[in-house]
Amino acid sequence: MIDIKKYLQEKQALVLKALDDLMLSPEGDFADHVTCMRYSLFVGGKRVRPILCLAAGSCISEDRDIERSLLPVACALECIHTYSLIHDDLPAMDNDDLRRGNPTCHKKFGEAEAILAGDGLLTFAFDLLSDPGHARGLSDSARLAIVHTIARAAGSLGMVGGQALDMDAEGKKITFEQLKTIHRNKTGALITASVLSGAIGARADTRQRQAMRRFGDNIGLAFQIVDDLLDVIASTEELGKTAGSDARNKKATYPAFFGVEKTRKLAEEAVQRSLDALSGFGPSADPLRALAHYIVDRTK
Ligand code: GRG
Repeated sequence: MIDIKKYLQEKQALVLKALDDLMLSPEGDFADHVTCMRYSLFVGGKRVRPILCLAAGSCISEDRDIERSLLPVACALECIHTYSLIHDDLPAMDNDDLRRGNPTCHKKFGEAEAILAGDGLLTFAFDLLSDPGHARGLSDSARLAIVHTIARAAGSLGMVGGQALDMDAEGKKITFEQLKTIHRNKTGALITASVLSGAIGARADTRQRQAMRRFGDNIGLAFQIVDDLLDVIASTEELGKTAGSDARNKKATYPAFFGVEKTRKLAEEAVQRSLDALSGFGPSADPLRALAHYIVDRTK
């Protein structure tokens, strides 16, 4: 059995070091703008998406350098995720003061600066992904497939589209089907893309990619269900972001539909489906299995 705490600490340190190395330096003409981006990137965060990318790569490939090859991809995923949090926290969206245990980007630097920090992080992610100087271990065709997978997941047919539906649904009565569509796009799409891009970089075949997609879809769902649950049952101190914000923003959530007990059960069922998707893999999938358990057991 993997010691998930140790595994996470090790991989978080790896991702953090790569982010620091790859991210623009806060010097020169754009020092203030880069300082804003770096603030949100380094102020905290579990680094779930980059770690999923690395774990999927190591599951497929026995190449000892696979993690090193995938690090720029992992960092790009974290940049996109961080941009989405910065924009989600803006007054025009969720209007939150606290993120990752610290003041949100717009609270610290102002609204215009936060919008631009988000824009900069999103664009920088694709700079990282497309720069042949990075991730030298990836073939050009793998790099292109990864760019497409992540762009599709982050954009209007994925995370941005899900966020638009979510904004539109605020204060309205929506069906469970609509809630599932919001969750699948707003949160699930980038999580699935994180797993898939690691697998693509490791030259997964079609059957392996299908298994990884099924795994990603189900942990993405579990992740969002638990996020809904924690918003109800955890404190602001534990979460590092304002608890109870879903109720405040009149959002439809799993606990609002099903109550706390049934919601937890639905998260566990999604995790079980994600583990079933990995049944064709041996011990190389153990980190992914441990990450799936972590996603339902986490407290923040
Ligand atoms: C603004 C385009 C745009 C999209 C926003 C990610 C997102 C879409 C909104 C964030 C709101 C939210 C609470 C979503 C639910 C799940 C989620 C993405 C939680 C935050 O991710 P974690 O827990 O955060 O991985 P850390 O801080 O650990 O990186």
